[in-house]
Amino acid sequence: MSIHSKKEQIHELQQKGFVVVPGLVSPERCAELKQLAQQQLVEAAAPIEFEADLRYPGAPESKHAPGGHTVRRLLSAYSRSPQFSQWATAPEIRGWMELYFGEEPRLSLAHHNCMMTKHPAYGSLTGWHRDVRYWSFERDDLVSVWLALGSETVDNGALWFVPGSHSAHFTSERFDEAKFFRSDLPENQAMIQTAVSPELKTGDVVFFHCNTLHSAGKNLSDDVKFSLVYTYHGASNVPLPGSRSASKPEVAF
Ligand SMILES: O=C(O)CCC(=O)C(=O)O
Repeated sequence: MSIHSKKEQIHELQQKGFVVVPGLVSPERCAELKQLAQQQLVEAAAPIEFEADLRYPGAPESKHAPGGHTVRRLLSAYSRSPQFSQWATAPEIRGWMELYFGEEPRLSLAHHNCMMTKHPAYGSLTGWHRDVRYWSFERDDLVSVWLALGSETVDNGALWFVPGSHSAHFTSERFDEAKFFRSDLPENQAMIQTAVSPELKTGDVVFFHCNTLHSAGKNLSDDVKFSLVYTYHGASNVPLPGSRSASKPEVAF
């Protein structure tokens, strides 16, 4: 990635709240990461977040219901394998983040830091939200990196984004108690109607801001969708003491 293309991508992220970088990761590396994730899924290697833990629409009622052990996230991806941590701290990510934040980047182990697995049966949809809703840092300026390990389309539950929503100011009434952006309000609907779902191929990466409104549908295909997701911030933007964001160490790289 040249400095020129990085600057263009960062400009797009700043304008729209997200940017897709096609083919950032090789098919071979993606295949290896996916194979590791498939193995860990079969082994149900802890720590895991189950669909039944969150119970978003489409998820099983409980762990004892049919599909109750459907995995939503293989948590703590950074500690799961050297291949996962190498991608998290890859030189191309470091260079990108350093240019975006204008200072040394930090990887947060408290947020995302997971392999998202969206299953055809019992995989839930995720309503409109900003990731920062449960995050606590000095500034709401963090960027997540979503690596597609297979194709991601509307049919298998790809992400939807509202362009420009990262810089919109909303009153708290625009969100429900769980801090989802209320889709029953006409003023919210007007924004949601402008959403786009960029189609991703294996090795494509989406960088998105922690304030960008996004959602994702169910997986209507026959295959599990795998995406490796990490979140970064600038070194000076520290997590607030005592918060969940401060509960795990930051990684300097
Ligand atoms: O894949 C999904 O269902 C959405 C994931 C998401 O938006 C998130 O984890 O913040």
